[in-house]
Amino acid sequence: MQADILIRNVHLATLADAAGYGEVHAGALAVHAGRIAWLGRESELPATLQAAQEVDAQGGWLTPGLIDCHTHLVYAGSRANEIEMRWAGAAYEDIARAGGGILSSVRATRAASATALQAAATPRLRALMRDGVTTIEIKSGYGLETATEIRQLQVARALGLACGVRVRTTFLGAHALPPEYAGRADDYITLLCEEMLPAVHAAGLADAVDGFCEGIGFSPAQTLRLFAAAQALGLPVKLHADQLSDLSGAALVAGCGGLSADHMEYTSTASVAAMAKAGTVAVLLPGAFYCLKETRLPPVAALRAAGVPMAVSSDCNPGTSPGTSLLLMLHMACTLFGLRAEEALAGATRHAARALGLQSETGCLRAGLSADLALWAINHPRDLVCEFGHAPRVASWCCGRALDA
Ligand code: DI6
Ligand code: FE
Repeated sequence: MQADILIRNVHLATLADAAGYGEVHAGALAVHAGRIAWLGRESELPATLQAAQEVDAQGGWLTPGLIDCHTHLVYAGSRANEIEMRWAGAAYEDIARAGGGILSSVRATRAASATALQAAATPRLRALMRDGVTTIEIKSGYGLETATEIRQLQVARALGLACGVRVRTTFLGAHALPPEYAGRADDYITLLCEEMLPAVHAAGLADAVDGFCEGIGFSPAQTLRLFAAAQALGLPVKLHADQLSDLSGAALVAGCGGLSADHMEYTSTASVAAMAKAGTVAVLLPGAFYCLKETRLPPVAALRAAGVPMAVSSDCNPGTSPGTSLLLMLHMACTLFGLRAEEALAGATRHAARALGLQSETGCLRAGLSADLALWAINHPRDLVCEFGHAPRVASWCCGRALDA
């Protein structure tokens, strides 16, 4: 049996089972042709195994590479001033209605070249990679016009090539109403459906379509029109749902067979039932909850009871979650939302993979899956969630290639 890499003297947290970490103590894992070729107890390594490279993990832990399944990583400018305004008492919606918020980032992003956007986003991606991220979803949504949306998505793809991680791109043209369309939201949705989305799709730049269904975003009826156009092109849908109010967004995206409903602070139990029926993943975003000083909690107990998979993600964006530590988000998902540590880690691996439709490719340690791995100097996988600020990553691999973070 041939292997390109054999990682030995390692404990495995496979995250492959419905509960727990899937611990394999004193284990080993072999990689061949970018895939996990074998894993198990080191004492049971096949005698015929020949490895081109051996990694002595010195008793560390190997987990699936982490997956950040909801980010707005590619943008220009800073909204630090708005965060200070909120600390001084201003509301996020008021800043948005006054032309700040998302539209402030739209102005900066429209003015930025692809080179400038990539230079701005690269340190953010490197920081996430130091937290063990090997797959990341990156949305557009700070262009709100065809050329800039395409530029954002091209930069997202270029980041994946430059840094070696797997990037999934999401078209979020329905993030906010651009100033040119003020008072004409339905016309903007028509533009999205008839021009922008087809152009993005023709360029092969979108793996999925997202929208912001909210009082300060788009209505359920407008969201449904967008989703119909996406599905006509064969693109999966997901939704920023019920973040600031309950518009039954989670039920809407579940009713469309969508990949995920994201945020979900105001999601009702009826919507949770719709998600369970459809197999739609709940993506929890504690960074935005924390940053906006929200008090309304996502319905974690109801999601758990209904068996809805819960993912946890950074929502990295300049306005409501200006951070690049997925591990910190796992800690916050437990402290703020009541997840258990093993649920949080599954939320950044197995369930995050499902939220991107990648569950047969990555998200757990299993023979045949992509060799997306993170090696940590920790005593137990719970340490990744319970502690923060340590950066315990020793190494990581995407498709069997070592990453340089
Ligand atoms: N919800 C979010 O958390 C981000 N977008 C959204 O619809 C925030 C985007 C921003 O404020 O720039
Ligand atoms: Fe978001």
